[in-house]
Amino acid sequence: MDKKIFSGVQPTGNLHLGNYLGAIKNFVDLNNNKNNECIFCVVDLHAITVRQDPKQLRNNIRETVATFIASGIDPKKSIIFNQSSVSAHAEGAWILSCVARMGWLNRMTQFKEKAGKDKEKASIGLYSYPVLMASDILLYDATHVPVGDDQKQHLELCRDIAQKFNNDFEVENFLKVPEPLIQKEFSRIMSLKDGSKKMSKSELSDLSRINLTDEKDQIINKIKKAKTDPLPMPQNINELEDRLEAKNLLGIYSSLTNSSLKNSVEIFAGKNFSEFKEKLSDQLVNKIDPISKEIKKLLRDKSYLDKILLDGVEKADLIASKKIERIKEIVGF
Ligand code: AQP
Repeated sequence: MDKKIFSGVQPTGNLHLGNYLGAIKNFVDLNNNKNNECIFCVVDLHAITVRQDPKQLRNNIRETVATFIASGIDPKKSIIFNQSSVSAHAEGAWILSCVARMGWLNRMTQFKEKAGKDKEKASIGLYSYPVLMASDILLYDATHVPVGDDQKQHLELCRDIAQKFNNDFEVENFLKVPEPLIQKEFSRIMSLKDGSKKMSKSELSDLSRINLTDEKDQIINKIKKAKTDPLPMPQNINELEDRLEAKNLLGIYSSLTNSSLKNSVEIFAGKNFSEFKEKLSDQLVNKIDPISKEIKKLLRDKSYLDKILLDGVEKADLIASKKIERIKEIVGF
């Protein structure tokens, strides 16, 4: 095996272009390399760190599985399962929360952003979220974790937790210290309405993101309405520093066409945004419309999606339960 891959996506609805270009596209490439062993998890325990409607959550779990498959992950090659069905994740999270330090968690920017000003009212789960994420990864001895740039800090914490556990219990290399796999360019896709904010599921305005279930007309409309600035398209890459929306849209175009940002800037230099937006919409429709259609088709066959989860749970549980038993022995249970 080349790499042992583990990554997760929260079933919190509105999976979007940021999730696709930042994470899922990478999952598909890793899944296609036969030397990799891949595990992709629908992290439903993470999802409830902020309030979820139970009925909606159940639908979102299936929709996340459908999105994985529609994007090109093959459930015969990769394990796809949901986190809450493998109890070792929660058990591991508790044990690791006794290893992780408050000072480490206090530095996590995602908690600060999500909890906002009203920290006192945030759930304890939202605060300890990165410890559960460490448990997810470490239970499978993952060597590599493909994530978007926003998860980099959590992954560093996971590495610290693994190292501290190994040191504290004198079990060298028992918990494998994983490497992040973050794309060099376009690892953070920004909102279509504000180039300084991450494209996000929870943003109220649907116009801020391209959902993976959007249809052709919706995609074209959202790109037409995407925020730009009054200047023509940038002449060179240096101009992008102060033109966040142009940078984001050119980044999306580059990622979809597998080209460099510099190359995309050169193609559209000095042109009107409307001309560029037309080409960007074409690329998006070509990529997202088939995925959107496939997601909807798959969602009509709930028993197929449930079967994939059941098979995945069985395989994941075999691996995770062995590791948690060893962890329990090591800590003295
Ligand atoms: N905007 C993004 N650009 C690049 N990568 C992104 N990812 C998320 N947003 C972007 C990556 O997608 C993977 C799955 O993300 P997640 O399920 O942890 O959740 P999320 O999309 O960040 O959404 P939340 O937390 O449910 O909602 P918001 O953000 O709206 O509060 C991860 O690898 C992530 O890096």
